[in-house]
Amino acid sequence: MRTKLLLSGLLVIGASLLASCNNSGNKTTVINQGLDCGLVRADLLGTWTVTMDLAAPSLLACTGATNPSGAITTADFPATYSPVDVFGSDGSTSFKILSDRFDAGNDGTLTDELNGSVQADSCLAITRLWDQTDGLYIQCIGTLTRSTGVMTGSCDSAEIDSDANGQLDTSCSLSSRVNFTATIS
Ligand SMILES: [Ca+2]
Ligand SMILES: [Ca+2]
Repeated sequence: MRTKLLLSGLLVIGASLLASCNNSGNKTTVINQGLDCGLVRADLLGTWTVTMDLAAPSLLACTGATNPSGAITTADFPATYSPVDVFGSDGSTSFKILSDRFDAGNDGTLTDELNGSVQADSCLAITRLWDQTDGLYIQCIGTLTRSTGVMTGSCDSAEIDSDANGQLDTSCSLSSRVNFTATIS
């Protein structure tokens, strides 16, 4: 009787484990808990075109090496980045993205004008976009819709390398959120 109960228990556990696995249709099997958006590396490759609402938010509540203030502008956008490099993150289940700007607004002194990551399960993304006019990265959070290749969201902060040593050392909030859209083609 005890053996029979144990066997039934194992069967229940096995069945629930099977239910939490899913073939997302591209030979990737994941434990998804209902969250998997089916992201694969190829979804992020190509040319990214980023538009941003025209706005002039102020830097607020900065922490880090310096305490900058004043307004920035989003006049450097729209921007095109190509080719976008996509590689796995060491720190989380996500793809990291990295690219230089491709259009006339390219800053010749910097090759890292778009960077960030997109979560493999939720398609939630954080991106940093170089704003040459203000000398800082505008930081945005959005969600990628795989079927359209379009990411939408808003930008609420800025990251600054105040001593120009290649490492970001100052973070600020923006006084208002700015909508952005990234289209991958
Ligand atoms: Ca550049
Ligand atoms: Ca620095």
